[in-house]
This record gives sequence, structure tokens and C-alpha cells, in this order.
Amino acid sequence: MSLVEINFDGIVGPSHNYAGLSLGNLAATAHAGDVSYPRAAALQGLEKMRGNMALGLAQGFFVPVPRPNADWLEAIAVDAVAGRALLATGWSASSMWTANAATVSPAPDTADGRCHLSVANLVTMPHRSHEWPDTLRQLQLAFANERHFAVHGPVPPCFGDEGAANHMRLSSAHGAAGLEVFVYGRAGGPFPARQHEQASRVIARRHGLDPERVLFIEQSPEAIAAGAFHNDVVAVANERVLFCHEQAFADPASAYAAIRQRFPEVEVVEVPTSAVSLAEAVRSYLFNAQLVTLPAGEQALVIPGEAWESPEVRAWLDAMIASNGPIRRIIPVDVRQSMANGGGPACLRLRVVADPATIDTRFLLDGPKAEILAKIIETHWPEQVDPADLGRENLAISVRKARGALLDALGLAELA
Ligand code: SUG
Repeated sequence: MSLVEINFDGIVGPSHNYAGLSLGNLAATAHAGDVSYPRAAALQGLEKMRGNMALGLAQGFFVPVPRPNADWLEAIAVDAVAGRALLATGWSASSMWTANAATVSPAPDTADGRCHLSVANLVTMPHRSHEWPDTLRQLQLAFANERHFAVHGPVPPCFGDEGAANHMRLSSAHGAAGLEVFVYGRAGGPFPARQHEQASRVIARRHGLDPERVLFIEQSPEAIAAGAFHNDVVAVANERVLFCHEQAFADPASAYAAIRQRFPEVEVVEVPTSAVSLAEAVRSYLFNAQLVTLPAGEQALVIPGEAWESPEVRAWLDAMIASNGPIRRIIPVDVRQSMANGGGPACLRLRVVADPATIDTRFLLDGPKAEILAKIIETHWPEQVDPADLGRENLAISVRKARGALLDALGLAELA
């Protein structure tokens, strides 16, 4: 069986909008009230997937969850006096950021030799707290093969869990046993700490991870206060490489030492604050990159265009490439519609190390299927959404119709 890394991107949903719902996510707050472009957003995401496939990487996807979520809006008794922000919580396309869909422990890391996935409860933000039942349905379909996968429900909601965005894996190769690093935040700062330490510990136990190959590291409170609402805004790992900002962790020296002790091969590529400030790292989303291993074995960094255009970031990247470091290629991509809500290239994908032959093919992408997706999006996704339109019946009808057309085309009627 050949284990490879497959990135499952979330297709940007037809209700993609800027409602400013995520306190502590500076991009989302800054764009609150702007008009969004769901069709362009979904096509940008699809183009990123196509670009990664052209690099020779395996690609999967998840479909948007049903919106507006009538059960949720009824549960919170939204009416004319409830307010626009509460209404918007039922319309969010936030399931597109599949780095928050689940935490994944590949088969080589687990006691029973299966790949374990725990759907994230996302309890901290009301608009994301009701994603998980529909996400779980997709995980149960895509990874239904119980010989190879174990799909878990959410951690109890008293412990906030935001999934893979706060989880990194270091290994000599994707298919080898790895060190799983969970990063949690501590409450008390100006913004919510969305990943609780206990949630991460629950996941490590239920996935059957070897305690010798697990670490729990505290995220730096300054990073959260600067807008790094998930660890993947300031750090990303791939195989032997940990790429992070100097201020990503509360105690960086101890964090690196603990990682080195358990995984001596690690290569830490740290960007100093003197080269790229925390504020610029968060603004440019340099670290919200896909650090990938290309088929020839070299590592490439798929970064948002915003990072490529930042003079400080560009200067650091140029010097890094010239120095012959472990990251050999930089690939900028345009995901501006998602970025305006605080979701870069890395937020848009969930990494699963598995044998593609064990996965429901309906969730795997190839060239012809990408063509079909593009046609559906071009035909059915609204061109633009003004937040003032949320709640309108004609928008609800077109959003539901768009998702229905997608499910029909993919043979996924059971998700309707
Ligand atoms: O949860 N934005 C998302 C962005 C998630 C990014 N994911 C990772 N870092 N992995 C969030 O904050 C904004 C929605 C709005 O305001 O309308 C939002 O939910």
C-alpha cells in the first residue's frame, strides 16, 4: 500500500460572504460588510487545486455544507429583532476552510494502524459551531473504509477544538511514523484562544498516538493578540521541516528542544521578527502556506499573492532560496476572496496521508472532474453577495440550487 499526502480542499460555497463574525481574525474584521464574489472565490480555490495537481500532487475536495442552515437559525430563534450578525451565522460559507474540518493522524502514527480523523467541534465561533455534523457526514462517506480509517465525532464542546490548523506532523517521509505536535492557546488575551489544550489531549488519546511521539506546545499569547487565531497563521510543518515565525510559540527555545529530542532530524526554518514582524507575518499570511513535497523530493511553499507582494517577506524569501535551505521553490497563488476572510492557501486544505485507493473516489479530483466543477461554479454560483442580502429568500433559493447542482454532478445525492 502506498501512502501519499492528499490535500482535501473545501470548495468555496455559494453563500461566501463578509459578515465580520470572527473576533481576533483581523482580515475578516477589516472586510466586514464588503461585497463578496462567491463565483470568483470558488474559481480561485479550484485554480489552486489545479495548480497543485499540475505539480504532481494528489488532490481531494469537500463540498460546501448546506446554507442557510434553517435548523440552526431556528435553534437560536433568529427573527427580525435578533440582528444581522446573528442572522449571518446561519449563512457562513466557513466550511471552505477545511484545515478546521478535522484533525488527522495517519496510519503509521496510531496504535491500530488505521488513519484516525476527529471532526472539529469549532465551538468558539457561533457561525462555525454548527459546521461539524455536515462535515462529519462527508468524512464518514469519504473515509468509510473501516479497515483503513476511523472517523470520530467531535470532542465534547467544553473543550474548543479547531482541527488540523493547530496540529503539525514531522516525519522522515509522509508514510513513516511521525511526531505529532499539537499547539494550543491559553485564555486571557484580547482575543479568544480557540484551541484548548485538553481538546488536543483528548484527540491524541482517542487516536491511539504513542505518548513518546506526541507534543503539546503553547502558542505564543502575542501571536494570538496579533491576529494568529490559529497556529497555521504563524507555523507550518512538512516532513523534516518546521517553518515558523520567531514568535509563534510561547517558549520557542523549549519548543524546538522538545521537538529535537523526539525528532532529531528536524530542520527548523525560523523567520526572525527583525526580518518579518509578527504584524507583517499575519497581514501577509506567509506561514499560511502549503509546504509540500514535490514528486522529485524537493519542498515547495505555496504562498498567497499577498505574501509575495510584501517587500519584507519577499526579501526574506529571496535570501532563503539563495541560501540553499530545505525549501526550494516558492509558488504564489491568488486566493484573495478567501484571504479577505482570513483564510489562506493552508486554511483551504485538510492534509490526509493515505492510499488514494482506500478513499471514496467521489471526493478525489482529476482534470476532467475539475472541468465539471468549473462549469457548475460558473453556471450556478452567485456572482456577488452583499451582506445586506443575507436572509433574502431569493438568495437562499439560488444558494441551495447551486449546491444541489454540484451534488448531482458529483453523484453525492446522499448529502442533499
Ligand atoms: O474561522 N474566517 C475563518 C478563517 C479560518 C482560517 N482557517 C485557518 N487558519 N486554518 C475563521 O476565523 C470569517 C467569516 C466571516 O466573518 O464572515 C471566518 O470565519
